[in-house]
Amino acid sequence: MGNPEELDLIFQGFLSKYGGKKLAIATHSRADVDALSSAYALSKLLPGSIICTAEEMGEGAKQLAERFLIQVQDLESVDRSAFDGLIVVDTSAYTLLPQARGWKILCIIDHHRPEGRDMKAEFEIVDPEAPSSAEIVANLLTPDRISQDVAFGLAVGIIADGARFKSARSETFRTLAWLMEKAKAPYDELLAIAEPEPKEEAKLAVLKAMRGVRVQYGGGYLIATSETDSNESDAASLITEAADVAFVARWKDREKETRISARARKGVSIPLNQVMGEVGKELGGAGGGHAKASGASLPVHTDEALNKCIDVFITFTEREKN
Ligand SMILES: [Mn+2]
Repeated sequence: MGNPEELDLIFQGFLSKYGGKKLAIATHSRADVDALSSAYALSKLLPGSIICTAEEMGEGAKQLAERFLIQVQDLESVDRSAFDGLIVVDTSAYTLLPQARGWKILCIIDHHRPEGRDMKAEFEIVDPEAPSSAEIVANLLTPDRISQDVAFGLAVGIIADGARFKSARSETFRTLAWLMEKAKAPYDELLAIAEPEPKEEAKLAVLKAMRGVRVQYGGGYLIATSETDSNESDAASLITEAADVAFVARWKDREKETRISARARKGVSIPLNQVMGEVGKELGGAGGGHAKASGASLPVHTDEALNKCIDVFITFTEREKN
């Protein structure tokens, strides 16, 4: 998978079989701009389709929806029997969209790694090498099938999901270049939605995490831990600008669990998704994600959760040495 001609063939196959059907296009819950812009682009190609998500959308996605008057429905409240099936974009795991259970999934378009993938579709367009779903969708649709608005959205999606082009490839820049020309929008205007100004509450939560950072040396890495009340993933990302690995905890009182966000710098060879998977297993919670960015939900207090993260991480470094 990942070969552009192959992906294009699958997409053409999907369009010729289901292009005229009544379709719902769903993103993962808490849609981000990558997910929403991809769904928006597909909805323009598929007349009569609707866009669905679950839970509140992210700030950038909200701004994009407002700008282009994109109607988004709650997947849970949609009557499945009125549709021929579902297209899922930017995920292929039911944990990230439990509301898709019971739907007939006709097509998946995604760029995530295969671990945790449990959705199946007749047409699967999956390219784990793509830094964003927007890049996949832009290239499936090609310039002549993309309007100015859609180009704007997809350009924002590419900028937002690529962690400032850390995982970009030459196609990423080529695709972004033609999208920007088509969107007739300057980079700063796209960036403003891709990286929306955080709310003051979010800034304070990140600063709280920074103030509480504890650092230790383990397995040859500088490991930082901290706690905050929200935005733990933003905090963990910022802390790894300096530390090699960061685990940031947030206690969720209603759920009586600790949410951990884990981040690692590029040079760290231990896959954090495996570390967090193991932490989840040992503490009776769940964990996973990407190698450099992952998380866990754990039914224990923050101290115990953070200590377990450090222990498991160090165990992985020792295992690697042997
Ligand atoms: Mn994405």
